[in-house]
Amino acid sequence: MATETDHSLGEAVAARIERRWATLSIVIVGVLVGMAAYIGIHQATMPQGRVETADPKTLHLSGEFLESNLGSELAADGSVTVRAIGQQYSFTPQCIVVPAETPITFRATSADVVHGFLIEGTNINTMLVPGYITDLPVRFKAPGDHVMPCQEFCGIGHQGMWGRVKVVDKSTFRDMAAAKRRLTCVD
Ligand SMILES: [Cu+2]
Repeated sequence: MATETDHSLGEAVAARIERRWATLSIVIVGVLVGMAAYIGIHQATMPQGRVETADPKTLHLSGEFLESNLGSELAADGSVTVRAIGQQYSFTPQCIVVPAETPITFRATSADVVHGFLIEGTNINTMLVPGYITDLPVRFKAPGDHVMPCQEFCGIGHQGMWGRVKVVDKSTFRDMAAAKRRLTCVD
């Protein structure tokens, strides 16, 4: 039979455990707040990493994202730069062609609102933000076809915003690049 002492002992144990858990949760909240404050202050006081901007209103008039400059470009060192634009509700180019086993840099931006840039079957998943240039180094292991849906809700036609990426072998790409300055696989 439980005595008066057993009862008060149990209460004391429960109170101790409760205090311990309460302290732990306060410490966790404190650590998280501290991390957020540190990152915020750090970002505000340190020079930013490379941030490149592009005015969405003049993309089609001048600069790197002129329509004639979009698509894949083979550089003298064998690397490839792909320039693309996302807009409601398509990508330009709609079909991107790149070589396998080659260092590739995607440079893209948005002409209107935030769009998603995701290549199915790879870990490529970023965003196209109006006003900013997304610069992403990638490499494809093997030839193949991938779909490239916009994964960020961007308006009423969002579900129809799909692009394609065609990865071809290196020599095929080199032959294509010999014939044309900017490559796409848009039919
Ligand atoms: Cu979109």
